[in-house]
Amino acid sequence: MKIIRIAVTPIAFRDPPLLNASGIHEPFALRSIIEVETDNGYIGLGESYGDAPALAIQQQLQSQLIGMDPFNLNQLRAVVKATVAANKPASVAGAELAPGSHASKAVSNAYSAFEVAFLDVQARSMNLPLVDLLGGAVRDRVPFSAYLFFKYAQHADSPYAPDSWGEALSEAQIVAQARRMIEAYGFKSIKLKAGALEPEHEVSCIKALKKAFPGYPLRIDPNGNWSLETSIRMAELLGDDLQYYEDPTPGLEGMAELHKRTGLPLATNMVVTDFDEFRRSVALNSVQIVLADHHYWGGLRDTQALAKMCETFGLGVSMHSNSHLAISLMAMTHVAAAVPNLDFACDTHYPWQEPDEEVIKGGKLPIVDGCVHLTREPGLGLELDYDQLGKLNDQFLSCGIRQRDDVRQMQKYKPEWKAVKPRY
Ligand code: GKR
Ligand code: MG
Repeated sequence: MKIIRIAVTPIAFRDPPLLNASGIHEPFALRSIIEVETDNGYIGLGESYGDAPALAIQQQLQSQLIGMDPFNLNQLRAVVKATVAANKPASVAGAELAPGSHASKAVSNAYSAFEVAFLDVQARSMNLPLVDLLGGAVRDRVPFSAYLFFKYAQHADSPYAPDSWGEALSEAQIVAQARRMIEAYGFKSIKLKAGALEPEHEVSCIKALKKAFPGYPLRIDPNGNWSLETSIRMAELLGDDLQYYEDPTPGLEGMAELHKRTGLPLATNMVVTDFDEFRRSVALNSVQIVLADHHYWGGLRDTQALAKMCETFGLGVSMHSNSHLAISLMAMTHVAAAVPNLDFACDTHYPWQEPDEEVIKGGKLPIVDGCVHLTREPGLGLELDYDQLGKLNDQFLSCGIRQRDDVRQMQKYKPEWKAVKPRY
């Protein structure tokens, strides 16, 4: 089997005005959609970062992968490494909220973008679901959590009609957002993106969620925007409210000290983002749960390797997300289904994406009882809707955004806004 065509199509889809530690989401999120076509008529799909540096590497790789055997993942990795070495990407400010955009992740994220499509093609050619190439499914449905955000009602300059979720700044509004998300998708656990408003207020919102949803595991994620002192103070207020405390304070040392002082289980997608940081984290006992993400951990198989390392060192494992569509969600689901020690419901931004902006046939994937279900369809089980792909590519071309910048976007609301970490 030989690869005869590769397509990398950048897309942009509407993204709500969600608040975070850096600022606020821009009106459009960027992704790339990868197609890998073989001489015997199979097409494998991948989804990855659509920011300019990531896209440039994916596009450079396009022609170099023609003629390759999609089973040869070692060759894919070697070609990716050589291409990145020859075209060193520049570092991007504020990349910690989109770890895949960081220059140090260029190899792992470009490799992952194509590895998923290669594995999809391999599985299709054998008429097997992709998860079977990862050792088989240990579960046929993967749990995700309700991912809540503080948000404004609409974007600055109103680029399009406001989303249907409305403003969420108060406790009551956050509880209403959770209720709607849980009613629609059946989620059984709740994550609150924090680091955006006063810490005491964010903790009050956790208390309100605890009261409204008794027994639901709760998590708060300030994205390293709280100092060590603030994180300790908030930990005292939170008591045993949390399932885990996600990235409250920056740095491996800061997290280690926080764990020592509070004993709380700490999770991260910020201080352990590669195997070197993993090693240092184990030495310091910085975190107890690693949130994997195949997009920057080097693909589905390296995510399994990470899960194995977590098992070896007695750490929990779950999954991080950025704004994404169905191909990413399905790849996350297949790998999560093949990780025996997946201990917690995974994150997903998927409910925040609009139903008319999916690129696969059949529209948005269902999330039922908080889970994405695996099917026995070959590969990822997804087909592209080319009209939708074209529409979202046109939107990419016209939206004017080429690199995520939540700080610059916040300056449209608050001109004095600066990137400060930790802010509180
Ligand atoms: O979408 O604003 C966001 C999140 O803050 C995202 O950028 C983070 O990478 O979801 C992520 C997280 O768990 O830190
Ligand atoms: Mg996080």
